[in-house]
Amino acid sequence: MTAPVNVTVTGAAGQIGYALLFRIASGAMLGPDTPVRLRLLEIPQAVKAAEGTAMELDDCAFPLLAGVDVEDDAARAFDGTNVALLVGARPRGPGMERGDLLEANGGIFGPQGRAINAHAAGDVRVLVVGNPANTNALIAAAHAPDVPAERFTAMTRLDHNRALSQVAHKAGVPVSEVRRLAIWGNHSATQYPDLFHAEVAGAPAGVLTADTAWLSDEFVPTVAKRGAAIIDARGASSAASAANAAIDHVHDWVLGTPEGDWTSAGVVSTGEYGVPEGLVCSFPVTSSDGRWHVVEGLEIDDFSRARIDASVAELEAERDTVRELGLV
Ligand code: NAX
Repeated sequence: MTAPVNVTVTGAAGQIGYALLFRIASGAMLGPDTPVRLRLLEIPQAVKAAEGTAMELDDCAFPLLAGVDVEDDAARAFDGTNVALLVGARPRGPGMERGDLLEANGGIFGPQGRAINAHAAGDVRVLVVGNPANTNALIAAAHAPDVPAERFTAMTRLDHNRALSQVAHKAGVPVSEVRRLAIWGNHSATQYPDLFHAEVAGAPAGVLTADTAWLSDEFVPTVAKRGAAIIDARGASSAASAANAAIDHVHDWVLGTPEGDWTSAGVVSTGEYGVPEGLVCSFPVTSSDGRWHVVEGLEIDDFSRARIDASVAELEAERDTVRELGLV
C-alpha cells in the first residue's frame, strides 16, 4: 500500500468538519487506494469536541485511515501536511464591520499560512473554506512565501454545484447532463454564475440564456443567495453540502477534471480576463497533473462582463483593506 497522505483540517469540531472528516477517511476525497492520516486543528476550547470526533472516526474502522491526531498548535497540525483544508474561521459577529471581520480572520490565516510555510510538505495544497474565503486565502498565501502561490485556493465549488442543480431543475435534466458552468469572482453575494458557455444535454444552453429575466432575476440571485436561504430553512448554515464541495475540489485538484468539462475554483489570478494579478478569484478551471488551469479564450459579453467586474471590484476592495491593515 502507498504511504498515507497527511490531511490537516482546521475547525475540525465545527459543523462542516463533522460532515467532512468521515468522507475524507472513507476515501471519497483522494480515492479508494490512498490511505490518509488526519490532523485535526482546533482552538483549545474545542479540542475536547474534536477528540470526540476522533473517537468516532476510530469507531468507523475505515481501512484507509492511518491515524488521527488532534492538535491546538498550528506547527504540529501542519507538520508534513500534503493537503490542508482551512475551514475554521471567525464568523461575523453583531456590529462587526467588514474591516473588523477581515482583521479578525487575518489573525487566524496569517499565522496558519506561516505555519504551512515552515512545516508543510513540499507538495502542500491548500483549500480555504472559512469565510471570507478568497481574501483569507490571499492572506495565508502572503504568509507562505516559500510555497508557490498557485497552491493556495478558495472554495467556490459549492456555488458551482448549486448552479449545476438550478440549471438541471430548470431544464428538467439530470445534473450529469449540465456541463461547463462557471462561477466568477468572490465567494459572496457578488459572485457571478455564468451560463453563457454551458451545455445542457450536449447542446449550448442558449435557450436558458435567452431568457434574460430568468437569468438575472432568478438564476443569478438564487445561486448567490442560496447560503442565506439554507440558513433560513435549516436554522444553520450549509454544512454537508459545503463539506461535499470541499471533497469535490480537492478530488479534482489531485485526480483531474473530466475531459471536455470544467469546474470552478478560487485561484490566484495571473491576469486572466483582466482580473488583477494576485487576487484569489473564482474562474472556470480544469485540472491536470495536479494543477489548476484557468480556461482561457472564452468570449465574455457585456452582461457577464459587468457582473464579473463588480465581483472583482469587491475582491480588490477586500485586498486594499487587508493591505491597509498590514495583513498582506
Ligand atoms: P462552525 O462555527 O460550526 O465551526 C468552525 C470551527 O472552527 C469551530 O469549531 C471553531 O472552534 C473553529 N476555529 C475557529 N478558529 C479557529 C482556529 N484559529 N484554528 C482552528 N479552528 C478554529 O462553522 P462551519 O459551519 O463549520 O463553517 C466554517 C466556515 O466555513 C465558516 O467561515 C463559514 O462561513 C464557511 N463556509 C464557507 C463556504 C464556502 O463555500 N466557501 C460555504 C459554507 C460555509 O458557510
